[in-house]
Amino acid sequence: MSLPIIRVHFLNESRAFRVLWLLDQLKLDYEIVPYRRDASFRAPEELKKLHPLGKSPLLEVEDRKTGKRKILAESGYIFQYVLKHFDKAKSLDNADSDKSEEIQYYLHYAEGSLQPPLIVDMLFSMDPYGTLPFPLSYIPGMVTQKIVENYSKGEIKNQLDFIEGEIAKNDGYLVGGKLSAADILMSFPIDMAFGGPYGHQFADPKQYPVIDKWLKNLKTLVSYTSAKYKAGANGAQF
Ligand SMILES: N[C@@H](CCC(=O)N[C@@H](CS)C(=O)NCC(=O)O)C(=O)O
Repeated sequence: MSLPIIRVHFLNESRAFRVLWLLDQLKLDYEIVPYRRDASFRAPEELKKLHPLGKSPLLEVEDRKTGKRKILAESGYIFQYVLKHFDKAKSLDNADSDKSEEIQYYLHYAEGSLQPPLIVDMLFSMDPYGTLPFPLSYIPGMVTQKIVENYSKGEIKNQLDFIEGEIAKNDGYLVGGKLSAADILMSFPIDMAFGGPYGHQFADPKQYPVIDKWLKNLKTLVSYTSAKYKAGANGAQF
């Protein structure tokens, strides 16, 4: 049975990169439909024609015979779908059901718990009050600082301490001592925390040597390099 046509609706400088990486690691053929962020770093309106939230990644799956199409949103769900339908050999899943469930956990955890404090810090790092003249910028600036101090800073540490311990327990990977979809999905928020994609560092890699080594090791994969090349050819600069 032939596989469907797979299209990744890909926004530059975004988490959509890891979907390319996942598909490359599974050696699947796919097409990329590129979109460019606007001057405010938002996705263009066209994405809303495919899904009302207008975010990327979106994965389009088209049946070659019937032409029936599905549009999938949410990175964790996209990963889960790809594993279920296109990784029959379980090369990025795990034959052990407990381990497979742990992988599922990370597919939720990445967006549900790890990403939110990073997004808070990222938005504030964009200096949202920079256009306001002093002293108007002062009060909101203080509030921002309090949110970072009382919530995101400690929360990012809490999360990274947890991940450091998990990778140490699992021989250099998140689950079961071998590469899985969890590693590829989780690489994006970790890279973001360490200053990779957006250039703002929210945690010092030196304080997390196990995670740092894990990330560097992941980036040596051929699939990473090929996905990077494709992302670059479609407008991404990281
Ligand atoms: N939870 C969603 C988040 C999707 C998301 O926010 N994507 C960002 C790119 S990293 C986006 O499309 N941002 C543009 C915008 O919101 O205008 C997922 O995991 O796919």
